[in-house]
Amino acid sequence: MEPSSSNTGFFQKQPIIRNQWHDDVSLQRVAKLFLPTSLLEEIAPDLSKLADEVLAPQIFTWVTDAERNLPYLLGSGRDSFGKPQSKLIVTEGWRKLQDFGLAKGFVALNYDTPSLGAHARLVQFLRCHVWTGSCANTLCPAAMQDGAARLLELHLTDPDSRSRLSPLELSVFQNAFDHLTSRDPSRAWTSGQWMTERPGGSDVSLTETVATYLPDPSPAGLASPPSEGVPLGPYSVSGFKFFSSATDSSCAVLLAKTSPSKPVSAFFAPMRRQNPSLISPTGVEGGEELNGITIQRLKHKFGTQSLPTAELELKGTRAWMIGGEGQGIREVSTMLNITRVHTTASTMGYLGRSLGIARAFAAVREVGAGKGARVSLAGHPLHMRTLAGITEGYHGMMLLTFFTLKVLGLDEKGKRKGKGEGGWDTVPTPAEEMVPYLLRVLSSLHKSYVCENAVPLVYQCMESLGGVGYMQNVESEHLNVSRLFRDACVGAIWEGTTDVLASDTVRALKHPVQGKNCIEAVGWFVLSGLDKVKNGPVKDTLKREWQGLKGKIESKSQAELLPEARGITFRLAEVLIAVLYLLDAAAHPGVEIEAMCHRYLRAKGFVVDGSNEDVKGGLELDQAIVYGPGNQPSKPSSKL
Ligand code: UCC
Repeated sequence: MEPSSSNTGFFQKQPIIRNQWHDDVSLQRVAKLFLPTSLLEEIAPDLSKLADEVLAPQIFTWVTDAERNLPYLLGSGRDSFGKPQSKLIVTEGWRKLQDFGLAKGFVALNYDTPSLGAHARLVQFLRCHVWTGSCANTLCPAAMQDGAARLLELHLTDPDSRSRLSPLELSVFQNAFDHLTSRDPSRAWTSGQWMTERPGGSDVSLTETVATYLPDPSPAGLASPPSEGVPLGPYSVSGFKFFSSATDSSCAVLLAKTSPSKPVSAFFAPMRRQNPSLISPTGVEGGEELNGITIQRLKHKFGTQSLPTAELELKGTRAWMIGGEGQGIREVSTMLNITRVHTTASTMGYLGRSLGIARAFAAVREVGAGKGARVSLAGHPLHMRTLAGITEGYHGMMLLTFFTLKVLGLDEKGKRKGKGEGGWDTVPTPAEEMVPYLLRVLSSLHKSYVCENAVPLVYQCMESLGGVGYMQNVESEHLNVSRLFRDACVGAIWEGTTDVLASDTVRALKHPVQGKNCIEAVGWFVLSGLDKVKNGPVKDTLKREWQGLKGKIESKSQAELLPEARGITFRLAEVLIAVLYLLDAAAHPGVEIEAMCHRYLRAKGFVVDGSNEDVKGGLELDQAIVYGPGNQPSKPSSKL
């Protein structure tokens, strides 16, 4: 027998990461369920190409660079003579990934492709889904770019808001909107979102940042780039922001108080301005500097390490007010509702990629099967049962996420229906007047549920690779599931924690004016969804479950419901997922989806079938769930 050495003996065969568009059965199913067939056929070639491009070796080289060479503050924030300077350095990998994302229009698509109408969000997030696992967190600034674009779009298009803006404000907002929705990386802007301060994360009522109306003395300063001649805003903002993600953005939406007695207001600030009195190192007069912003320090985080997150001191930052004075929560909610959707969709993207890695590993890894027999993990009954369980949970959350995206698309572009209507109503489409109420509930509920419940599943994918899964794997970046796990963990924390969002879901359902409409909208979806599926006892169970939740919400006060907010939100999410699972299984039937649906309903207690088996079905069914029908990489082992 030859002893092994560092270069001889067993070496694991390389796991092959497949094109996620073709390999991810759940992604294919949600696309088929939510999009009209003709539109899906039209976009599929581009999605397939994109899913190849995001797995290119160059992309992973940039990811490794962005993760390994972390952003830093040149000279710890000082020049050679000790004078403060805030020079943030990000690596080439980060910049290239950012440029790739901007050029691919991961945000722009929602704004520059009117023919997609209400389907735009669905198409946008199918694309984001395959990008997430390769983007090294560049989708974070993209999320805020999207939120800022949407907020400005509303002000630029809503007749009432428009009428309140001066011609100058209109041109400033239009200019920013054009940059935020550009696909040209040399022009495109990402945005920051500065809310959090030291007194509170989710609670912005104690904001200590102060905005003073102080129109700039003549001549008004210019924002960068000077060629556009855009003046700086009339407000001077000073304060301290404790968490600023994506400090390399070109602009920010921020909250500040105009008076101690008024709630917060929202502001738009360019990140940089022109300063004629600056002297360059070669003596040239005039130049660009941060707009009254000092980077105090960069944060050290558990995950999202490539992302430059900073503490910022604002001193005389020039800004424009967005919306009315004291209306900051209302304004920033528009942005938050977009960044929350991005957070959830990214979490699903991390889980989807992690499952892809787990499938690839299982296809090539063999383990002992007793008495000298060997079996591939893809032929191992317990391993396949575990991956089938993750797949079942993943698909349920994908359904909820894409349902939320459908409603978001309707809210934004309801009157502009996209082409290819056939199949659009397979999942019931709410009436126009119901959409805002359904969205109000879903936008908190989906993040609260998905971001919390997906993390253990990403962890299980990491675990399924054994010790290799726990490694950083920068030498095989495409397999780096531990990076995906670290990055996925933030989803349940930023943009409002699980508890904050569960409380907000209950707040929406108990709202003194709109609460009844919110409850009615959710009830409408549960009942009309169930109407579309075949009769069965589970329909009555789900109706009863909904009635029980509704009764509880209606009969108790918001304060009484608060300690139960997580339970209520999660159960409501599970009812919605159950309805969506039934709709999916009915629309595109198959042994695998029916089994997944049944297992889901049983696991959540919606079906009690009296059997003492955990799930029905054997290895072949589990393999078909994991790899998709007909795609099983290995025949079941006869030795087990
Ligand atoms: O900025 C951050 C880091 C950026 C990282 C970006 C990553 C993007 C994802 C990347 C993916 C890869 S993290 C910032 C984290 N902070 C938050 O998320 C804030 C969490 N806090 C909340 O959600 C709070 O509920 C607030 C701030 C929205 C509201 O606070 P308050 O103090 O409770 O406000 P009020 O005054 O009680 O509520 C004002 C009104 C209420 O309506 P009325 O007055 O009619 O009763 C609420 O129902 O605002 C309403 N409201 C909403 N309306 C509250 N939330 C919403 C909402 N989401 N939509 C509509």
